[in-house]
Amino acid sequence: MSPPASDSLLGGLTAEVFLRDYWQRKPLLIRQAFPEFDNPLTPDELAGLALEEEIESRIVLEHGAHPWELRRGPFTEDDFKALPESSWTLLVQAVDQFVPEVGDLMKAFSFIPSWRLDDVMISYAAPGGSVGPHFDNYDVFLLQGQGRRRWKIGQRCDADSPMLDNPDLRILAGFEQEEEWVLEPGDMLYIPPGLAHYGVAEEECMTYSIGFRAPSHQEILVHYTDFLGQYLNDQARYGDAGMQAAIDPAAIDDATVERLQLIVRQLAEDKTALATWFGRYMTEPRYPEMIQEQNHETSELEQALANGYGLVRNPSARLAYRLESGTDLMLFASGEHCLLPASLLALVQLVCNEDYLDPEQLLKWKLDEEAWTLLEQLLGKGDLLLEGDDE
Ligand SMILES: [Mn+2]
Repeated sequence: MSPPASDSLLGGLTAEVFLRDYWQRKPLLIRQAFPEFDNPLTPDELAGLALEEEIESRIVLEHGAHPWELRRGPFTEDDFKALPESSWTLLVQAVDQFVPEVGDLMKAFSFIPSWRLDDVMISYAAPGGSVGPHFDNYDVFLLQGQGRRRWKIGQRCDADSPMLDNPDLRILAGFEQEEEWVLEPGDMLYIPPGLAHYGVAEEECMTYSIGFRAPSHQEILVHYTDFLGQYLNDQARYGDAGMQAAIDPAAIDDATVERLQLIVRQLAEDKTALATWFGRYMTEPRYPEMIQEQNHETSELEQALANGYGLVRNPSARLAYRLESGTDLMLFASGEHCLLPASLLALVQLVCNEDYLDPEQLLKWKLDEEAWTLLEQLLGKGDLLLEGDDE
């Protein structure tokens, strides 16, 4: 499936206008965002994925052992046979990594940085199926894949919004409906973080949720300082040379707090360290076990390319780069990073943005030792795969 022209994707809005007026701010309904949407997966195929050990799946039953019961996969065929006729939903996470046509859907959103994208979750709902009124901390595009689903939009929520007393699911205790739409295949609804929404299947239906990543302030602080801490030595310490004689020896004075602020501020101002941590963090894969180290002979890459085989990006790998001051190039690959000469920018862009690298493009880099080493390393780490190799 080819990505739709951007004017249908956002209902005639340009990416600039969408990002200015809607992104993170307010919902947007786009009729026929994907005209004549060709649902790439059947409900049976989705259920098949939920049988797999390595794939994250859940079932939500509105009238289960208790209201809004959550069951976690992997499931068995018997689990599915025992489900009621209506009012349940199957949710399968990160289908983009397992079904290439689903992964292709993400390409339509290339006006948003790829490291912001998280995954495509697919839900199948029996008639009346829903996961209840709730809000998410992430932006999401809800693309209707099959059948019709009624979406209701409600109030703005935050950490203090009252929730039902449910052990597994965050379901809102109250829902103040503002708007309501019935989505048909190809229609898409954008929902910003913190906005209550409630989708109910009008009939058997499938919905594709294109979800994004946004680290919490807590994650940023905890993980960045953790990362930074590895590079600080024990001699770098709180210092108070030239301090005033204490008036009250038990008191912590402003001068002390300001010395501390200076340490924290100086560490926070290290832009390179912050960017390095961020790139690593945002490219951490959801399923690290899907990125396996590969043993290749050093001649194997050249041979494969010469035979007309290209390189394929591991669908579970996450790649991003940063060019600092026009000279320092950092490549982030599935939670790790390396420093590269800026002369490799074109190759790095290719590797980060394309899911298939054709042999002719790559052979051009054969004479550049650093470029070749990079390709060998990405292949060795399993971020890139030789075309035709079993994954
Ligand atoms: Mn949601």
